[in-house]
Amino acid sequence: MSIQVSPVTPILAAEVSGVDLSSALDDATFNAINDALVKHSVIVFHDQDLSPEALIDFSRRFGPLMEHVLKEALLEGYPEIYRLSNVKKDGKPQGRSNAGQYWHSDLTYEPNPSMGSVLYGIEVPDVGGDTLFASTAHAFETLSAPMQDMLQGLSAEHLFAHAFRGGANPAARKGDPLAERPEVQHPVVRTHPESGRQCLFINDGFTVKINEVTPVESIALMAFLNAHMTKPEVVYRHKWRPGDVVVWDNRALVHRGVGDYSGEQHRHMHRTTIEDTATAHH
Ligand SMILES: O=C(O)CCC(=O)C(=O)O
Repeated sequence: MSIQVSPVTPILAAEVSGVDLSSALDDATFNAINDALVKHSVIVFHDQDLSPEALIDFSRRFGPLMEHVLKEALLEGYPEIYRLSNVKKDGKPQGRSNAGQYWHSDLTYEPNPSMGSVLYGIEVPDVGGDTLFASTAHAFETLSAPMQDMLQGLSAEHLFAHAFRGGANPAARKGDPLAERPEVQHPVVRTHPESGRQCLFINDGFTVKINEVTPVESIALMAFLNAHMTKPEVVYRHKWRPGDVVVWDNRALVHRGVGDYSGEQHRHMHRTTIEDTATAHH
């Protein structure tokens, strides 16, 4: 199998071709895929056809899989698969519709956050419903040295419920994730265990505050850093085709969904989330 990697923007994202992800990948092919992920932070595969088992098998090559806290969105029989879906069954969407409409990195509210996620687009809108990505490594590297130095020693509080501030309804859910998931603390700057790059590790969705500064300083600093990370000129915007598989590196970017498509248009996707076993978080 000969694999090709073509960068999509100068900062992040690459298309990877010449690989069928439903086949058993040899180590050389998997290593080339992982190298592309570490280098480009987002990798896109087109025209894939993945059963739940095949999606899980491919995802597990990167590391152990995490079960999402929103249990009603998990695929029956496959708790490793989190469904993003507006397609109704018995009058209810089969997964989370309009998930993640705020900049975030996945599962930063967990004590051990995620190394990466794999999202497989089964049905996608003809127009709209793109996913946006922005590099937190590039963001750190483009700060001034005094700002970088100041951020190095800081930590921040992350909380799942924070993403639902302002009244967004977390929808019917089993259990109570708000109670199940207390706040956790992580460093504001995280060194990527594979690339060695330093990455900003706060996000608009789940980061409540930076601990070592005053509340007013925390609000101002987070607003600045969130805006700096997600400037339009550094964002990769993925327009989905059915059969796309997008793998992203949660250690090195933030991303968000865009719920701009019509409710008549089906958007049905399967996601897995890979645990970061390499970074020391505490
Ligand atoms: O639906 C999307 O485009 C993105 C969803 C998202 O943010 C996620 O799966 O973490």
